Amino acid sequence: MTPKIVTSFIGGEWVEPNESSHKIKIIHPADEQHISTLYEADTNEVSNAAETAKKTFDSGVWSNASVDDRKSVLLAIKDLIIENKEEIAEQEVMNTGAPIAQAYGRQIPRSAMNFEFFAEFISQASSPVFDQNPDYITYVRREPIGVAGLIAPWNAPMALATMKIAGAIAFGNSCILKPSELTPLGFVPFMNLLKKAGLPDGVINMVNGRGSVTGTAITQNENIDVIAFTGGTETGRVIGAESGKTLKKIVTELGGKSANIIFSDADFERALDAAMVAIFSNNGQQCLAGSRILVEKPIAKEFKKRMVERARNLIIGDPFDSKTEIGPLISKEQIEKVMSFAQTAEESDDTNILCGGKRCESFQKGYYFEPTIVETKSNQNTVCQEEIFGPFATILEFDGIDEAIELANDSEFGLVSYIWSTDIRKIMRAQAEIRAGVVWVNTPLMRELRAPFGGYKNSGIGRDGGEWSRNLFTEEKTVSIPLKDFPITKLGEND
Ligand code: TXE
Repeated sequence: MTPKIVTSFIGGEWVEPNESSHKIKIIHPADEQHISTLYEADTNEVSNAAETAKKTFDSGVWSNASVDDRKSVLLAIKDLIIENKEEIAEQEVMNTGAPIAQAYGRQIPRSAMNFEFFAEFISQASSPVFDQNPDYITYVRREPIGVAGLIAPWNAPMALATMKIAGAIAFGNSCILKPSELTPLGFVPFMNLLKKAGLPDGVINMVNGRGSVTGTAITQNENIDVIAFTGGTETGRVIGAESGKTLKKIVTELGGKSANIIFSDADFERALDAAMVAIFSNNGQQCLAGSRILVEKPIAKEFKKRMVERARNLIIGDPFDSKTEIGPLISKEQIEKVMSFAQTAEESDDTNILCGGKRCESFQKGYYFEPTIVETKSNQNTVCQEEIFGPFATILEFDGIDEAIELANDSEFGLVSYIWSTDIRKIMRAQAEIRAGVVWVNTPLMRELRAPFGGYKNSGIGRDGGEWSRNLFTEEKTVSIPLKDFPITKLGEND
């Protein structure tokens, strides 16, 4: 059942609703109904959450717990997510409009896996010892950094936030999560399972509210030591600047406009299947979407024809229907944003809308947008340069590998890229020359949690994943111990 109200969760308790709080309506994107109300946390409430997190950290109840104890709590959280997957999935879909099949197939398993992954990681992690100098042993200790501020987006709320939460707490930190103000609902059942998992109160706290209020209070708070953020590029700049004032460590995972390069020697059918998944899963609202399809001339005509047929055939509907492939977009603002790009495409001389480009007329209510494919002649067109964040692909033709690489790199973003080819020499050249944090060769959406994930250029700073999350959420301490006595210069003995 959808909770009627959502407040902050601090020190293991839901904060009593305060009627003077700013309130935000939570809307189900499929029917635009008001389903819940969020009570925004103001600066004071964020300070309380940060103090609680800091006190919990300083108490050592979690920060000094043994790795085995932390591991078993993380695994218990994983088990409880799986046990409660119906409830979590229901709230997530109610909130985001993402198809339920994708919540069960991807988002919820990924949320559980995030905890399992970090549980296993901490039990295997080691630190370097330097013993090259025969007189000393020098080793590196990894210590939790303190309190982590985790600012999450709305497109895959649980999957993305739990990656941050699991990484932060695995290494002994306390944290404060701020979900997007659009999507707090899945975190209600999640917070409720933490006690049962054996996590001490105050290790995971949550504050809710707008970025400009609650988010800013996090980035400005002196008790918060590190910020992990996923969201838009402009917001990333603001968060970076704000966090810099109190010298917080920061990682940002920002927008993308990822090139999906399909060479004419590719396995056509697999490349087509993957192109569909890469742009239309999660209603196209994902940072790693293959939104800029570059297809080599000899196969371009056939590829466009087949992809348009498939896009027209997608099942658009109620996100709770297990057959639905495309649900509504998250909000009125988002569908308006996507529509404005369709308008740009329509008005521009060098683009042609092959399918979609408008709201789904068959739905009276809800933010449904038709799966859209636009062919363009120039990569400079706005629809090829800006992140649209919806079921909206552009297709450009290219002639040979030089042009493919040039087009792929002609973007302010550099998050992921896709290469489809059966020619190993082409693949090896393209993977080396493409400026993006992740290259997927002949596969869509392969997230290897052991490996770094993050972007080049305006797609972000830093990485997460295994060791990279450890770097973010720990301090490194170098300890040197002499193995024998050696003469120390006697300053001040001048008689
Ligand atoms: O994101 P915001 P929005 C992109 C996508 C989308 C666009 C805008 O193109 O259309 O960003 O989406 C919090 N201090 N992505 O406006 O604002 C905010 O409350 C602290 C890409 O929803 O970046 C929310 O919790 N926090 C993307 C989070 O930042 C602030 C995922 C993200 O919201 C803040 C989402 C501030 N000043 C959108 N302002 C991806 N990389 O996956 C906002 N927030």
